[in-house]
Amino acid sequence: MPILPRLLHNPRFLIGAHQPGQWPPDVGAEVAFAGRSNVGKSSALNTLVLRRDLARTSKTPGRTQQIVFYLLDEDRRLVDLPGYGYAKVPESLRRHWARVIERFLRTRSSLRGLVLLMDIRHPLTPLDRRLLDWCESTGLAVHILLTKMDKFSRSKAHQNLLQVRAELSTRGNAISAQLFSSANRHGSEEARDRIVRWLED
Ligand SMILES: Nc1nc2c(ncn2[C@@H]2O[C@H](COP(=O)(O)OP(=O)(O)OP(=O)(O)O)[C@@H](O)[C@H]2O)c(=O)[nH]1
Ligand SMILES: [Mg+2]
Repeated sequence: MPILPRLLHNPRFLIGAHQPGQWPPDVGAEVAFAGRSNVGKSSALNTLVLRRDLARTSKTPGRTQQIVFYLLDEDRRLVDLPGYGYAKVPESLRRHWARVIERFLRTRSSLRGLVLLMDIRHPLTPLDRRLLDWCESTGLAVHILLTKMDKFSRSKAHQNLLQVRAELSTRGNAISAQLFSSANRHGSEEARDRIVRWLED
């Protein structure tokens, strides 16, 4: 059994916010999960805290149309952001959530870092790059999970990781990246370590 850091022992649902007025007070520290719709954000969150259904997951893309806040302790939180880029969500709604996510990333002073999930089969889409640009402009730390790596052989997955890292190294801010899978929990210790260090710093 993996050793779960104490901070991740007792996560609790706080609120699913449809608008910024519902966000909890911007104090303490939080880490957010972002990425394309259906990439596996909610699954990763569950995997990292060893809970099967804390965050709601779905085979239908575009499921999380809220910003969901989870309390880890009195002043530390994990945040599940709505997925972006799902073509079947109406354009106006997509634009709305893009603005809300951007506002969240730009204005939350308790935000210590962003976990950005990308499907290892198609990493660094145009919207992923745009998100990285925002983070670069605000100086927000980013850690990338190349997820669903169980869909690839280890060697193919590793090859893709090196390619992504090579591209990231040309950017201004330091961005780390690793392989991840919620299906077999590969990479969960490395990801937990990153998140806990952000929250405890
Ligand atoms: N094979 C595999 N499937 C995964 C993995 N992670 C998630 N999935 C599947 O991908 C689908 C979407 O997972 P979610 O966690 O709901 O994705 P999400 O990013 O939260 O989606 P939205 O909230 O709609 O943006 C589900 O069917 C999951 O079971 C993984 O690491 N490997
Ligand atoms: Mg989700």
